[in-house]
Amino acid sequence: MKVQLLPYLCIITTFFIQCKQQEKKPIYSNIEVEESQEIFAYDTAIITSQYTADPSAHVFENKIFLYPSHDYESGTPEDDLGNHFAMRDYYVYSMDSVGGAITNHGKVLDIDQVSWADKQMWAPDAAEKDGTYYLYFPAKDKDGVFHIGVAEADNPAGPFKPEPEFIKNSYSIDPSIFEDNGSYYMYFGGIWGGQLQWYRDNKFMGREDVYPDDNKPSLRPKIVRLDASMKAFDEEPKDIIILDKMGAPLTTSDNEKRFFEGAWVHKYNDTYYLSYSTGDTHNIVYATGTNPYGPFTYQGVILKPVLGWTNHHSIVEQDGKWYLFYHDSSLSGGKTHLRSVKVTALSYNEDGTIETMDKMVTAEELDSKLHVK
Ligand code: FUB
Repeated sequence: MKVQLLPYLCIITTFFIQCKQQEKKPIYSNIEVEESQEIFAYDTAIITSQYTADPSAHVFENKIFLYPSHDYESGTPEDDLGNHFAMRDYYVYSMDSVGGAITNHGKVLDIDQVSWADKQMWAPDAAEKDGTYYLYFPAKDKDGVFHIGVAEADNPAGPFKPEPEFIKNSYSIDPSIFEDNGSYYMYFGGIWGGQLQWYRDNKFMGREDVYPDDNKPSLRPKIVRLDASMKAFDEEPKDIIILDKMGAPLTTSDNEKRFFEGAWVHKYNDTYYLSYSTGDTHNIVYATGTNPYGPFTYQGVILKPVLGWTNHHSIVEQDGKWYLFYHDSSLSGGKTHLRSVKVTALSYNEDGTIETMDKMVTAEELDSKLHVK
């Protein structure tokens, strides 16, 4: 009797073990998933297993998905062109809601899979259309020129399959996607290492850094509508005009306010908010308008400089609460090219203006190892 029962017992035990394993299996990804045990708090690094930066956050399938850059130590010396940001792959993270455990969905795209790309996979973003997910990413081609590529997945956690060529007529860096009334728009551009200054009217003018004179309108972020395939531009990219409160365009000398990189658009109470980094003055600022193309009117600072040279953000709403995802270099003890994603609540005033935040980590806080691994 004992002997006859044994195979059945084995089958039943195996069945229960398999069920248990299936329960744990990720619903989103067909690759390994690492569950973080960490329950994070506002303004501390929310991912500590690797360095992450440039967080693009979106709510997909009722969760917040994060599409950050993946910083690592390449040993490349620091320069004004950002060559020390030598990233080579992307990972995706998600959380049910801000403050909960974070799931690392693993590597979703590697530079070796992208035939046209040579180096520097910088700030990405993602979008969903008709159940398909698209990852947009800048990288330098073999000639050292930035373009924007696109990769596709059937779920928000990837892995993403890249197109063999970069998006035709794409250039510069920091794509972000905003959907409005069924149309998808890409905002892009960045000066200095982002190469926007090599172009005029979407034409490559050569590798010389040419900026408008100090009293002339500064270089502007670009907007372009994507076509139905989500993999091509549907029009020529256009300049986004940013005006001061007197109605005059921001000029090159307005470098506390003018666009540098990292454009992001969101909508709140029928107003369109364009936010971006001022780069060498290290603020995240915003301007408001009445449609995705602008013009936008400068309003003020959202986030003052953080620890590290770059400041890069995204804004997302979940269940009526608004969040600012950003990064700083506190986890690496201040190394500019080794950044970590953080999150905080974003507050609007009655008139729709956004409250300014200061998240600079003091030397004392760094010393106390509050932020350092
Ligand atoms: O992460 C590399 C570059 O640094 C990004 O593309 C910029 O926005 C800045 O954060």
